[in-house]
Amino acid sequence: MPMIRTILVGLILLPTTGYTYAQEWARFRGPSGTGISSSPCFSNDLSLGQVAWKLDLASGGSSIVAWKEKLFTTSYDGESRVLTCMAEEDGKTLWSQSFKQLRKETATPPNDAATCSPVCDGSVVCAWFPDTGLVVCDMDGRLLWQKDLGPLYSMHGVSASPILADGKIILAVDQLQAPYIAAFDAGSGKELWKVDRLIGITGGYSTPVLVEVAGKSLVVSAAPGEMVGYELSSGERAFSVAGLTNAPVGVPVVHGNRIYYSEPPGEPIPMEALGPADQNKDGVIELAEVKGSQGTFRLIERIDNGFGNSDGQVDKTEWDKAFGTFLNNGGLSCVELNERQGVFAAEVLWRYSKSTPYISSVLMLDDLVYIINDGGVLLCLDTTSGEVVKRGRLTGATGQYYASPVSDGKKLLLANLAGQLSLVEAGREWKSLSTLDLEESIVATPSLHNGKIYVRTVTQLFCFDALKSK
Ligand SMILES: [Ca+2]
Ligand SMILES: [Ca+2]
Repeated sequence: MPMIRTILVGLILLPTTGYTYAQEWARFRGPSGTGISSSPCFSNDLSLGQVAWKLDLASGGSSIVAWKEKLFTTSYDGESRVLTCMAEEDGKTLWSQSFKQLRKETATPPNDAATCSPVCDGSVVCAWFPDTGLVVCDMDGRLLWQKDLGPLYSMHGVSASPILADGKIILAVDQLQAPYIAAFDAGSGKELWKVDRLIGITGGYSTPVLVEVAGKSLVVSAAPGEMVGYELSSGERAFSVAGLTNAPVGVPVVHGNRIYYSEPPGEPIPMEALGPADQNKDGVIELAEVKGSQGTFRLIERIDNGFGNSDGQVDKTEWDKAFGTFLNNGGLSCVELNERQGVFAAEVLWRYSKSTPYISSVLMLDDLVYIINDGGVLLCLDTTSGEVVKRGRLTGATGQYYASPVSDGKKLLLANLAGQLSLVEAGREWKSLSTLDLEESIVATPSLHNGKIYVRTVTQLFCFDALKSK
């Protein structure tokens, strides 16, 4: 990007800080989506002996969020969509609000009806159920408002959680028709601004983050086709970098004036990958042939309408054009953001694209950025050079990883689909400390709050107190 590089010459680097609620795990992945707790949580191992309490929890892939002594969770059961507030001390339910499913929305596993984590600002708590709407309660559980935003037109469902700042709820809805990001007044539900997004080929699934840069509050978001920043006050686009994302899932992590973000390397997908979808083997996929799969139907319709001739079928030329046009370079990227006289500019400093996770987000700590790949392969890279510092396999935890790493600033916690929890000493020579097998699948990213560790498996919630005196 020579033009952007030229623009950047002579720009003043301004320090930036993480935005809001540093002490609270108030949103998906905690403070500013970093996955890092400001208070110590871990001892030198993790064991069942450290479980302070555990309870059965209804289904849902969302993570626990916390504000002071209250925990919040979303779940679903049949046609009910539930927002629950629990006591930090013992997990006891303080209040619960149940909402009736309004219609069926698609959700490809690991997405489900309660994938999105709630968000809290100490005044209100907000939950987003795609088939029911955006719901907002006060801290005592009184419903303030509910707003249906559907029907949606997503390929794999919805996983981008709402975030909250300055009394605004920000929500990215990266569906395959009319995708947008919008801000709603947290008190009334009134729409404050709404901005179109690029449609992408398979949609977007990433939760935005809030940062302060040069005195301005920016919403930074991995959107289909671009990493983009908006002014929180107006939704006005502040910057964008093209070619980083295709079907974003992970959360971007902002530190100083750099943005770290990871998704799988962008590789061309041949039409043959759909194989059996072409039932009559004529080399063309007709909508009628994929009626049985809502996700595939929407993909074919998207390609035919967006990259083809809208004749109800997709041939190889249309397919290749879609993926050729939109395909990102992918991998783990570091973007530098600068500002001068109110104008922002962004450029890619480095990329690593050998092997990067599909869903799990990056974790940035000190001068290292960590990613966890399937098979329990943990990589750390130097944040300045992008060079791999250490690549190794976690001890006894070789499964698939959907949950993102979290840390208390000294140690990392990693959770896999097999239910194994690995504790790792952070650093350039990181090392596995212990592995605990909960013997039940973990999709949700663990949460760290007030020195406690919250781990949601498919049926239970565990609260670990690793620092309690024995
Ligand atoms: Ca066919
Ligand atoms: Ca066509």
